[in-house]
Amino acid sequence: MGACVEPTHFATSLDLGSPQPLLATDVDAAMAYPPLAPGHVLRPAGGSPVRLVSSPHKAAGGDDEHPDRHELSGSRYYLRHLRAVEEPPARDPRDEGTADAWVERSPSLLRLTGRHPFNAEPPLPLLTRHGFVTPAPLHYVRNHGAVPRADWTTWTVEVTGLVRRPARLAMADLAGGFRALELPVTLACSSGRRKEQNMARKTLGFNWGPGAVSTSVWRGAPLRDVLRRCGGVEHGARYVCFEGADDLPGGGGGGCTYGTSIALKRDMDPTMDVMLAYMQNGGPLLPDHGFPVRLIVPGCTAGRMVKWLRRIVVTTTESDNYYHYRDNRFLPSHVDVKLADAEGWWYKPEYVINELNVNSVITTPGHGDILPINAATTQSAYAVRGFAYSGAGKKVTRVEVTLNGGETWLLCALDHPEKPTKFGKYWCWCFWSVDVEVADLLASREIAVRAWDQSLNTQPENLTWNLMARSNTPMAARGRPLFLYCDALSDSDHNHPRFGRE
Ligand SMILES: Nc1nc2c(c(=O)[nH]1)N[C@H]1C(S)=C(S)[C@@H](COP(=O)(O)O)O[C@H]1N2
Ligand SMILES: [Mo]
Repeated sequence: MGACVEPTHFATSLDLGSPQPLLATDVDAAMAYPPLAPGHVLRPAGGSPVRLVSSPHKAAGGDDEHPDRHELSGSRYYLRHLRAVEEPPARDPRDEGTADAWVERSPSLLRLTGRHPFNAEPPLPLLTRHGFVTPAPLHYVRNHGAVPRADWTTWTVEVTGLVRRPARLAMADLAGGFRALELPVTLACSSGRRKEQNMARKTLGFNWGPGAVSTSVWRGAPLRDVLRRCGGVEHGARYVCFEGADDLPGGGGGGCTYGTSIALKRDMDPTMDVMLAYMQNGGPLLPDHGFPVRLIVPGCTAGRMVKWLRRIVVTTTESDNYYHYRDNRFLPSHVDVKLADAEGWWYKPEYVINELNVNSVITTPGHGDILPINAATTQSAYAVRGFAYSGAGKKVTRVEVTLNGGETWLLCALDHPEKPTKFGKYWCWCFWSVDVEVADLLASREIAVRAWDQSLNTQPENLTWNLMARSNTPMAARGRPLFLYCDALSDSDHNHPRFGRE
């Protein structure tokens, strides 16, 4: 547990200048949350006040299990990130008249499902610009319903089922009473890149682009420690079920929360870093990301990471929640809705998505990027760039780009800003780049990328259509940049450009 999160890692990729001292005005302006004096009252964006009863930074009990854990300096990232976001989160007229009217959101996020509920991804150039840690207001959002209004001081998480001493934990207990884990984790929705599937044949889901991926530094109490504090689990326990505070239709009239389950084995495994997170990038969670507390399950699809966490139930069987079965399933291509319902495909355990599969995205060239072509640029190189990630803590070990439909592959340089955890896990995305000759780009029809992970898993050449359009990770293709032909470098030539794709 406890990946090293050294501030320098972020500083280099974010390049936001030197950290600012924490001033009282900063705190008010940014609504920052720990580290501040106990008793200080804070007001997170759109939420209720947060009162720190004790410093959550000091772990209860020895931390000798985690000698290599590095402390992040609390709200520093939060403040820096808020400053870094071009358009800070604010109430949005587009949410007027919905149950989310009070939620402050970045206007830069691309809304994918009309007015409500809120499902949005950051534009790729913005996501890329911020590098390794995504500012929380730009983190993609997947909400099945309205954001529950939460109050830090009255919120509780109930722990029940097959635990010896069922308990109800207040936020002060979670944040102050447990050893804290703090580490960067990339969240990815398994619906990412679904648009490509819908273009092939309509699926049940709405169009996600490639931006349903973001990284935050999450801080929380290890679930394992919480269960141990409840006296440990009883004989026969095999799953831990999680329930949010959402009020959802659940396929019918309503009264359903968002819920799912994780195998107890993963929850109790110290190498897996499963935590109840109450801080994101040094501040409170934003309402859209689960304020005041959510589950973080590194290496798994983000659909397992229940937000606005209310209840934890240790059981002998998987969650029976509607969303556990109807969401995050990768069904075989021949299965349509009728067949899935008639033959119970939703309940077949083989098709559940837990760990993420390897994936990569091209960020440069971006859509509509223009490359001037002239005597000088045809002699020079053009950097194709992007990000890649895998699941289960596996390192991305290779990324390759082809300009000729897979006949030959160019090996990319990799940048892993994250240090592996002390158990060797990689929970985050990495960045890749490769210089291609502009002449080769001119001769190509398409740029495509594939990543490999340490188990030598790679991305398939073609997409596998599936009803929910899940886990869509074929090699990612992208058109070339728009070429702007300029015969010479003079200004007058620039005034008479010729665009072309061929
Ligand atoms: N309570 C609750 N938890 C939830 C969801 C939800 O709608 N309600 N959506 C899930 C899905 S499908 C994803 S991909 C992630 C998205 O997390 P984010 O919105 O913080 O990016 O939250 C998961 N947890
Ligand atoms: Mo998701």
